Amino acid sequence: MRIRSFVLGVVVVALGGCGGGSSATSPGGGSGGGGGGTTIGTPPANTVFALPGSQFNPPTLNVTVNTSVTFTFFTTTHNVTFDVVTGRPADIPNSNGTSVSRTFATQGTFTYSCTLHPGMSGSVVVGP
Ligand SMILES: [Cu+2]
Repeated sequence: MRIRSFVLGVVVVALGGCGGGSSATSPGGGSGGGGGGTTIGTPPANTVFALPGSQFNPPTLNVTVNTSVTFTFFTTTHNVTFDVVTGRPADIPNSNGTSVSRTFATQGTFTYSCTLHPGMSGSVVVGP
């Protein structure tokens, strides 16, 4: 039996210059990925969260007339499109990473949905 030692004398010359892939300094955020593991707390008063999981939280919000309601959008794009009833506020176009407020100046129940995600809907019930 002949044992042949085959030594690969390959010398890898590391290109030291650029330090390839300089570790990007990510600004802390890094909340990408869409893993769904993002921890989003409980909405403050008079606030509706448009969640990445295609739900509005709370699904029903009760307010008094002339209350300003804030819709908060996270990394996932949603919109708030109100059913056509008298006194509804203006729709909120596709948004993410922002908060948009709407004042409800008319009593009634205002149902809305996100047209991007079937079944994603909620309502604001405006009482006296
Ligand atoms: Cu949506």
